[in-house]
Amino acid sequence: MNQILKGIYDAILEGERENTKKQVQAALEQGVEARTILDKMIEAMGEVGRLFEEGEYFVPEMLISARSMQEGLGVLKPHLAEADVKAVGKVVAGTVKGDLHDIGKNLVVMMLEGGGFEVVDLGCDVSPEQFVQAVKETGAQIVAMSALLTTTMPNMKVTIDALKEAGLRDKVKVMVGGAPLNAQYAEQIGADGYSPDAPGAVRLAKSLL
Ligand code: B1M
Repeated sequence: MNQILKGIYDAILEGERENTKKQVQAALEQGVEARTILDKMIEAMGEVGRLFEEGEYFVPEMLISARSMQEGLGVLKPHLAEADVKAVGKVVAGTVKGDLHDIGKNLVVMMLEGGGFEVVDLGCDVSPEQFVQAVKETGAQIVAMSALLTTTMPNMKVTIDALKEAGLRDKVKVMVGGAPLNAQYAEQIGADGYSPDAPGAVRLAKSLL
């Protein structure tokens, strides 16, 4: 098992999309738990970040690693679903304005869907106006925002303020997450909840309803 997980880790680091897909598929066929594979993939992205910080990787390397991760996630997705849960609510999700990081958000979306939520995924670089419009159109009970950059985190508060201005703040719960955030920041900007990871986001969403 260690061998195959190492193969997935290396394929992501090297940005080998096809190989990542193949290795994830092989791991599943060998009976490796989807969550174990996911943890290894997240670990690989952490290493990509470290290499970027140290100046060994540049944006193109980060990008091809991210694409490999996305390919692997596509294979993993059906296996991450929880089997025993009913539709529990509607969520509008997105990465905030100015932020193009969507792997973490995609994971949260997958896990929420797996947890029985209907998710309207707005993608990345989502403006406050787009969040507001989506809540109006879908009647979602939860807004889920992700941010990976310290420079884009403030757009979460801008979005919360836009929801207030549109008279929607009392009608939706707001949950936030992303590597630079913590619970204290979430409270400070007036969010209803924060989760450090995707499985926690599902528990949080359920508790908010
Ligand atoms: Co960028 N990047 N990046 N990047 N990138 C980081 C975030 C960085 C920490 C790298 C570094 O310096 N070590 C750094 C940010 C520094 C900072 O803000 N202080 C950084 C930078 C600087 C940049 C650029 C500015 C680089 C440049 O152009 N000079 C640029 C910005 C572009 C933009 O957004 N406008 C940029 C670009 C990119 C790529 C496009 C190349 C690519 C993204 C591709 C994509 O997402 N499609 C990329 C990548 C891949 C990364 C790293 C390496 C990996 C991010 C990732 O996907 N992690 C990242 C370094 C790192 O994080 N170690 C880095 C895996 C993912 C599963 O984790 O997203 O944290 P994460 O999600 C977690 C939790 O946070 C949580 O659940 C997930 C797992 O369970 N979570 C939630 C996330 N959202 C949640 C929402 C919730 C609940 C939980 O509720 C709603």
